[in-house]
Amino acid sequence: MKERVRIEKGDITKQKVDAIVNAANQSLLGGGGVDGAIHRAAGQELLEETRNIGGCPTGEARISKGYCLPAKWVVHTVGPVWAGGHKNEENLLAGCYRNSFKEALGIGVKTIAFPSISTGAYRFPLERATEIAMEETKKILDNDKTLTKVVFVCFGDDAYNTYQDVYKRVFGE
Ligand code: AR6
Repeated sequence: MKERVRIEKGDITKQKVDAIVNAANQSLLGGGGVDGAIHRAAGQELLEETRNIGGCPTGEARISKGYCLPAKWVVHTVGPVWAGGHKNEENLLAGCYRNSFKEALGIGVKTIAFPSISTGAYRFPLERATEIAMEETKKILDNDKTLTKVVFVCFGDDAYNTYQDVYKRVFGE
């Protein structure tokens, strides 16, 4: 399992993978954080495509092309806004990972990079969000043999250290 999961520091827009995942909002029209960075790096055509998609409910995912990004595809998913943990936030975040994998596998993606969905502007607690990310990824990798690489791109030391710790717990390596 270890060789299929990577934890890296840096900017997801630089990832040379088949698909990068965007932590979007329901409009899919761009925003701040990783969403803003992806739209800037992909260029105007991305916005034209996502405008035509017509939005995405929380917990679901939609595909677009990557345009000027090194990645061929962008999987846009909408994380939950953290509201204390009693608004189904954990299940919705798990849905983001499950549905992102499902959409990506549906178009033959073999390498994919995720940001830490919901842990910025949407304030989901980092450690719990990381556990959900790793648990959902483990379930997929246990059942799928076509994915060759899943990269978790950490923006800063805090996220990097948390991902390393949670990885050991969930994957037991
Ligand atoms: N590469 C990788 N990770 C990044 C990058 C980057 N270039 N930039 C930020 N992060 P956020 P959310 C990390 O706020 O919490 C947007 O306005 C960041 O440090 O981007 O899901 C959308 O339009 C954090 O760990 O997404 C929505 O309105 C993680 O990405 C809203 O924010 C997610 O932070 C979504 O909020």
